[in-house]
Amino acid sequence: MTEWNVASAAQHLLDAEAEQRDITPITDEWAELDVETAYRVQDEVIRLKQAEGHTVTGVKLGLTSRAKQQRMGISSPLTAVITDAMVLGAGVPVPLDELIHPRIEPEIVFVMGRELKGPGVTAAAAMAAVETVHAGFEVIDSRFKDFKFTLPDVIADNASSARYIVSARGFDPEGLDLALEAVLVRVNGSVIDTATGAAVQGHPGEALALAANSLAERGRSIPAGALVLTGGLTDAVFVNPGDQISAEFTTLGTIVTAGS
Ligand code: 0L1
Ligand code: MG
Repeated sequence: MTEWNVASAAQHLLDAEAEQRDITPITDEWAELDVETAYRVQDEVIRLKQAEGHTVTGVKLGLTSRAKQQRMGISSPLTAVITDAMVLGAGVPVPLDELIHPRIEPEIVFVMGRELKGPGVTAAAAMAAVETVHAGFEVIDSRFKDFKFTLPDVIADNASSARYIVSARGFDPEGLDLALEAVLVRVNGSVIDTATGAAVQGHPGEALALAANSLAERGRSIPAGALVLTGGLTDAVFVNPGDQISAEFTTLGTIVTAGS
């Protein structure tokens, strides 16, 4: 029987990831795991990844759209940490043999031009700190069986982070209407979902402000140069072997990937 604490929960999650093995929710056995403690578990997961040589590249938001919140039955957005080991380069397929049950979702991604520090950050102030805006895909791979978890479980699991793709071309945020930026997701040529940037908290800048303000509660900021994945615009779709998946954005361009 596991003696649950921050260290054992973090190691349990890392073992599941390394062994591509799904696990039952930690809260099934550690009912006292609350949101605050779950962020400490997330911190420990990232600390152990850094000890293995991974470098933090930025921040992600999870559960920022109603589509995702409704599917997961959780109405609160959360933040997590992304690293260089999660990057999928252009043309590199989603490595199904390294993952448990990956799903993919289109996202609007920011590269920060300067540090953003809460509390009290507004969407306008957040957008003023953005250097470039990119099209992105996030591959999520919950370590929990059937993607079933509570809010503390998914926070501890670094918001199901697994891989991400960011388009090389970035756009100046001035002149973009990100609430109206549309995306069309195709799997094997068929359109399976569409959304606009408004799906993410009304505007991706609101999601960025939310990230800055919630990180400030833990004494953190978003540094210059960081990437920010603002959250899935549509629900996430499972990636199957041989699938060809694309996200076509109206202004930000098209990203194409495949299931390996
Ligand atoms: O990026 C996300 O929205 C993932 C948050 C965790 C929920 C999930 O695994 O779908
Ligand atoms: Mg996401």
